[in-house]
Amino acid sequence: MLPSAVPGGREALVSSSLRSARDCLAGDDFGTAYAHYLLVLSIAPELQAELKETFQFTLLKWAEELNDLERIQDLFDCYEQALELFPRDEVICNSMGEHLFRMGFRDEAAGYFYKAVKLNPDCMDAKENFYRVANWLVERWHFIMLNDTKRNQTYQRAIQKAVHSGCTTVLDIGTGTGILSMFAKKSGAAHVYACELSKTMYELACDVVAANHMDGEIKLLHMKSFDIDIPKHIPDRVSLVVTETVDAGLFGEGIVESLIHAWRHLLLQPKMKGQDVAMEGFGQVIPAGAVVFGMGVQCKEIRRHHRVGIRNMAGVQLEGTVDFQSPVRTQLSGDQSFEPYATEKMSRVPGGYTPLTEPFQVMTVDFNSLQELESLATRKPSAITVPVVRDGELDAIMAWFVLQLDEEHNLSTSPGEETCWEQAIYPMKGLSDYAVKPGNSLVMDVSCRDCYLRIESVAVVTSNPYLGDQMDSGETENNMPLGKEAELCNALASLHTTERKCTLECSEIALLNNESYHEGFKAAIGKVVASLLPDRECQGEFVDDKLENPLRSIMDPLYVLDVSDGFSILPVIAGKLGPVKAYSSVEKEEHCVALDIIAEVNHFPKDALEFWLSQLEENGGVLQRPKSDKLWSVIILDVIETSGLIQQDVMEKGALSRCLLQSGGKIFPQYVVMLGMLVESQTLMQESAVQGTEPTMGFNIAPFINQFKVPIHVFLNLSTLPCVPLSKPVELLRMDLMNPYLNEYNREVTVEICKSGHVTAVPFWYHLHLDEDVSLDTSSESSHWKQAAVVLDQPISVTAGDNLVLHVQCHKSSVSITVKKCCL
Ligand code: 44T
Repeated sequence: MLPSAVPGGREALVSSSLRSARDCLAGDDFGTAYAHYLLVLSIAPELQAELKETFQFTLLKWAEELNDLERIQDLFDCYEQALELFPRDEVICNSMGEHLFRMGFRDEAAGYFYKAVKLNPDCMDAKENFYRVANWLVERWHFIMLNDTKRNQTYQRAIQKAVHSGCTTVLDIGTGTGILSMFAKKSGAAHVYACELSKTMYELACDVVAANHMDGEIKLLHMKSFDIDIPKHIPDRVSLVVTETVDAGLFGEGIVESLIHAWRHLLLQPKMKGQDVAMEGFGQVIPAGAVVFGMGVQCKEIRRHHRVGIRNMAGVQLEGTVDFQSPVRTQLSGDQSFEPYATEKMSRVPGGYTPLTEPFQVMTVDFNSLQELESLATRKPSAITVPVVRDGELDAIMAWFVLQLDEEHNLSTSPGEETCWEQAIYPMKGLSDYAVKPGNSLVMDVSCRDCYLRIESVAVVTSNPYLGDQMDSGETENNMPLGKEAELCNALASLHTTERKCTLECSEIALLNNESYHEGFKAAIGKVVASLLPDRECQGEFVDDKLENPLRSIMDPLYVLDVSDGFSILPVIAGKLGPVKAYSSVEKEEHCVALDIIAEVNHFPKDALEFWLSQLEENGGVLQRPKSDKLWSVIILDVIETSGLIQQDVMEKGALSRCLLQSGGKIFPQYVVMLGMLVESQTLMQESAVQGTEPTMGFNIAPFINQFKVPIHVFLNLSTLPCVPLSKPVELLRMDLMNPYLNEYNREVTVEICKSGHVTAVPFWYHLHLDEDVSLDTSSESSHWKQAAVVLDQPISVTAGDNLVLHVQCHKSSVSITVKKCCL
């Protein structure tokens, strides 16, 4: 570096470096330009303001190049240098986030997007990025829990009681926003410690505690409770541990393990039975214990998301091909670890559910007994038998619990309760018959292994007066001690389960169960194929037999590309419609194998189904010609995500696709209509932001956690959302993929109010028009898509007959909607 004592030299170096930087930039040599700018700015910081934009541009360009060259370390080094020079630059922060995100560092990326938005709340790009990742930084259930007044009040009362009875030192495990610690402090605890493993939540808790004038009185630790050391982090053992580290299946957040550790290392000795209530010296936990309940249910929504029930889909035989499995597994198979349950708010499950058994007790747990916690974590599964009380199809066992904070304060997560909680769902699988009736019993094994409440080996026992008890057991891979009959059943079952297994996401299973979706595509692709074939070619189902129909070998095939995300059998459907060469873009090995098997069972010639991505290795970009001299007849694009949002970059993909279509070829869908309506929904408000200080017992938490609110709520079930419609559905946006010049990305829609109330949200969904005749509704009962909603910052009070103006904007496939009262 230049000695600053030589100003003349410095100026000369600055100007010559600047000149070089500009020359390099003009010659697209971004790497060298970047190096020169870096030098200039480090020796002449006074030029920062002037050079800022050019420097940003150069950095972004150079970073792109480094990325393409896979020089990842260099790339991040550049950003670090740049951020040293411009630590408060939102463009650099945002761009750093984008690179991190692309490389799969979601949490780190989210941190940079958040910083960028904080630095400049008007930076649209950073905002959109932030909204996409905010859910990972602060999970949405925080809003729901903080708005649950009953839960907050019950915890506060239990904590107050414990502190008043002599627990003066408190440790809050998994403090989140710090609310339980503040309850403890306010109750008069002398020393309060709190730990939180999420960095974002820890920082949030620091802000919250300070805003409530308790900094200095609550010691916050950014760590897992297991890493707390006495006396390094806290001076001594505490008399009270408070925690709400429980999930829908009670144990999923590791409460058993954290409390075993806490009893061994962080808590005072527990109070022995018979001992007097002493003022001090004993350890205690809130919650004191829990009772877990279960119930067998029939539920179509669970069924269609966890079991492929269809044998033949739009002419494609699925039976005898692949054994599709739900990602929720009761058994540990191989080294893959699957979640043993799904979660669902059963009071809002579309189509509802029917209880097939009475609620039954699954287990109890005493959080105040180290011995019991240890035994729970290690003991063998225990068997439960439950009578069936109603006819129906057994789709799942659902579980919930009552958290006993102390002798008098309980919180229940039962589906019948007014609660923010979801229930744990154990979908049934592999039974030869799911129909159950009174007289049958369900037998299952329950345990708490690897931090999870497990309900496994569920079997239906049928009492037969001649044969005695017979058992239909869903699980075939187990080695459960269920007795001779069960073993025999398992052995028999495994004989006819030589099928290949293939795990699909729940939404992929729901898609595979959706007949109208596949029939719609079949009809629409069929039309294109028919229109592109010379007249004499086949009408209707195409029979591919080279001897009878030498067409395929003589003729050029039509090329069909399916770029759906995830598993899709559309290429197989397309391949049956004529002399078609179908390309699937599935990526997972398991999915490719599954499609190959389906193609084979459906008598596909070997080369009629190809995997597009495996062809692309050398070429990079996904959308290309099928062959250098060929174009596509059909390109199927995934336009809407399961979450209910428009896929990112869909218009760009559409534009590329159009260039790759043969004349008469089609993109599916051809156009998409986004519909929406105005509603009043207290529920949506509560799930999106903390509503003032009332639900949080007067503590000031809302403004802090609400920094993480997002304007669009995703993965909604609109059919069961508690809300009052205040308008009819209206068309909000039309995106034409075949004729993009028809699109308006910025429009105003006037909506008439048909009922007085307060507009709080605009739920929206889509009609995907494959062609003029065939359309798919993403809000239909059989849809694998969920819906989304814009939630307003402030409710708008309206009267029937009013007109509201919706300003609908689409920027890079992300839609924003603002609502204003029409002041005519
Ligand atoms: N979700 C409920 C589960 N933690 C509640 O980092 C109910 C989900 C839910 N910190 C819909 C509705 C609902 N040491 O911030 C988290 C977590 C932290 C720890 C330090 C530890 N050993 C742990 C363990 C966890 O505790 C916080 C709360 S966990 C509770 C999760 C409304 N979907």
